[in-house]
Amino acid sequence: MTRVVVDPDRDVLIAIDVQVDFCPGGALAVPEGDAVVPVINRLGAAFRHGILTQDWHPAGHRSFASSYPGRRPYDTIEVAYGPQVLWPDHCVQESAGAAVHPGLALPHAELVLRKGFRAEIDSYSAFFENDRRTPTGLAGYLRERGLTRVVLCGLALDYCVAYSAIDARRLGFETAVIEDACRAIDLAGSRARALDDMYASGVALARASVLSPAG
Ligand code: VGL
Ligand code: ZN
Repeated sequence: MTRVVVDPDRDVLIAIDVQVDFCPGGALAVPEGDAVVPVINRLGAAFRHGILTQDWHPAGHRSFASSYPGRRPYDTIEVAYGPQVLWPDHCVQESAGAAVHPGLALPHAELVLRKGFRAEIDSYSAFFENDRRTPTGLAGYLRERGLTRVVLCGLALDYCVAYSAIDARRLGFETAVIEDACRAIDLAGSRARALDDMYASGVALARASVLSPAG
């Protein structure tokens, strides 16, 4: 298999939402979510630059089913920016479930980016909120620092990872997703759809074993 050599200067590993609430026992548990932790820890060692994201919602966030009387988690509703899946309350700011998984070891991560902090709008992508227009500032950060290749991993493959990867391509970054360092929620075929959409956007889908540290 073709090996991909990490360029320490321009590559950045972005671990998306590896948080307690997205792991087994958490409020919005992704099946096998915690299985990504050792894979990401190993990957991290191959990168000089790392970034973590945290889903970081105020209580009463509009993506929570509990904000709508009569609605249940995993219902979909129409909001101003299109369809919105309603989720169980999760990743509430400063709650234990919002913490980064305690086993994640990326000591050299340079930025922790929080998203989804506006009550009215969800933010799956690390680059734009769900209106697809309100930036988080991450693209500017990467550009100012000369980080041109984005390697994504984490949770969930079919929501925050896929949205981030597709936006990264849209913004002109070379983008790879390490599939075995991700797990999916898989709501009504969302995993297969996300893989198709990423592929169509020019996202490279790879496995952790193809990455080699530089030199
Ligand atoms: C996510 C659903 C709701 C994710 C975040 O991190 O993929 N999914 N909030
Ligand atoms: Zn969320």
